[in-house]
Amino acid sequence: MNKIMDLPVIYSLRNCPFAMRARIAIYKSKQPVLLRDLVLSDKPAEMLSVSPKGTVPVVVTPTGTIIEESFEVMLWALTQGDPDDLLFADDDTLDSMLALIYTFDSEFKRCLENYKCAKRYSESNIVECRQACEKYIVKLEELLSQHRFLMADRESLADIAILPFIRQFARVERQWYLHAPYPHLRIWLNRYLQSKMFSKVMTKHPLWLENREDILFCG
Ligand SMILES: N[C@@H](CCC(=O)N[C@@H](CS)C(=O)NCC(=O)O)C(=O)O
Repeated sequence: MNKIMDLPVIYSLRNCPFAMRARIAIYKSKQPVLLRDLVLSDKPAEMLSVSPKGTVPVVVTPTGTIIEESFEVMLWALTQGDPDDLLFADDDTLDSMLALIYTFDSEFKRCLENYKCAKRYSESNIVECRQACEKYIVKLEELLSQHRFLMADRESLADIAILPFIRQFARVERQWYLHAPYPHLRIWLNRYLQSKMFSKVMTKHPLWLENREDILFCG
């Protein structure tokens, strides 16, 4: 059993989709970590001293390795433990899984930012912005009409990497989304949002800077 002081630390922000997917992967890996919740307007000096770029999530391992990209945190966590085989270790699915994640991290994410912006500032091009996102959403709907999860009938890294961004997409124009022609996507997303895992990952904790008390977080 690890001594608590020897555990990796994660600097996190509850509602950030990047930090969310990092916490999901950590939950799935069953690797215990010490969670430090923050707000972007008040970043701990301890985090900035190891990761000056100032984005969350950041993981600091007991040996001092700094992991400051959410996707790398996910891979690190699942390398520590992957009881559900989210990496599809004995399969040749990994390349297509990584390609799908890359498309969402780069192209879809850009379209989603434009869509959120169009909604926030009531811009006249919201429908075009939404349609730009839908090019990618259609692809997910097609995959989810073939199997329960994105890559197969079981969950993979792709599901948990993409999930927080689809959650954001679904929240931009709620009424439109609820009636949009993506029933399989809605079932997939709802299953996650209603899961025990998601409640745990989204639990609200006091900010670490309030008293510098770490929260033990594990799946
Ligand atoms: N590529 C980074 C992006 C992380 C990111 O942009 N996180 C946002 C919060 S959702 C952030 O920390 N922004 C810093 C700031 O706005 O000061 C990753 O995948 O970890």
